[in-house]
Amino acid sequence: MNKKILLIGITLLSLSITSCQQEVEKKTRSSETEALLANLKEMPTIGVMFGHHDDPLYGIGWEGDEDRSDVKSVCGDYPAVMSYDIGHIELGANQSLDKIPFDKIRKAIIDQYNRGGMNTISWHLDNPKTGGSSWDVSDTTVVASVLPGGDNHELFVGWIDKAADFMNSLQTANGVKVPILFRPWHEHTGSWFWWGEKLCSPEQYKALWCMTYDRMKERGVDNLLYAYSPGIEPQDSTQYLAKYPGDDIIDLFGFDGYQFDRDQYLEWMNNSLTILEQVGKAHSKPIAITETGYEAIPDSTWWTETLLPLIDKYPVSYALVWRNARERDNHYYAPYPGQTSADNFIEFYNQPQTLFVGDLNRKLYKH
Ligand code: BMA
Repeated sequence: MNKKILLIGITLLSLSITSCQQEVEKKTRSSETEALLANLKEMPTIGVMFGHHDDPLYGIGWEGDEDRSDVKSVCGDYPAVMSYDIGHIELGANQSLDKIPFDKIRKAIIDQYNRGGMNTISWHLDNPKTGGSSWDVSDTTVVASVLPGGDNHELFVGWIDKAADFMNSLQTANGVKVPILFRPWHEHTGSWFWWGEKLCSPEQYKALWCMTYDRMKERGVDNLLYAYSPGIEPQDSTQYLAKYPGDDIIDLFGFDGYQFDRDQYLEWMNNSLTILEQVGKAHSKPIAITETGYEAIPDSTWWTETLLPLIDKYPVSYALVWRNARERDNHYYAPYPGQTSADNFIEFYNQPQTLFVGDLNRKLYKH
């Protein structure tokens, strides 16, 4: 066999190993979604977008007030990135696991698109085998059971379809489908979700991604970018990529990491961001801090003294803090008026490189 034929053979073989079943042809994505990806890649040359989970839906001491946001109440502008969770969409429920009606999430997503901002979605879906929550790790065969040939496969495909229907329903009055950075199967390097580190093999985890990706595509979903988002556990790029589903599927590299002890946080963040910078460059993909924060922000200078130096040092497209829960005491990650770190957050907002929705000039979906 000549060398050329051998090479083609090897290439085809590796394609069939690393790609999803139907994923040999090119990706199908709407032009707005393509533009978002291109702009995410270029973002670090302009600045870093600030993000907040569930930002306009509720905050400290309020819920559902029109146009309200704790971030906006403090600094005058909405976050550039808003994040939502569609846990319980799989059950056909009207409201999410955090008790927000899906109609309200849809409206908030469309509003954020209309003001020129970005949306990302995570999915704390229930455990399809035990009927428990995402955090039910009592059974280590759940992922296996939803893969093709598994007992829960059919049920689970139906769950993905419900998520796909929601993604397809995110349309503006003019019928434009809102681009979304979808971030399922997150924090898989820890073992607190049923898809976590000790709960499935690398092959099973990758197959879960492939199945999700293929089914979304089959259902005509063309408005998604996909984020790979482990926790702070990986110590180097090999560990970070140990369960990576491949460049065909993933569009952005991220990670989730929170502050408990400041020195420990800085070490985790610097380590993870160094890895992200390496893999981002090697795979030509944007990178982001997909979840972070310091619960109840007891440090009055946290924004400019802890978070800002980190995001200045690495080429991240965005950094997102988690939600300001209205139903759990002290479970908040963004300031509200009068909060200890509110003045410092205004300083953070005033830095030229921190981007809020007004700074994006409605250019995110054009390229
Ligand atoms: C977690 C907590 C939970 C919440 C979940 C999904 O980190 O905030 O209270 O249900 O995220 O939003």
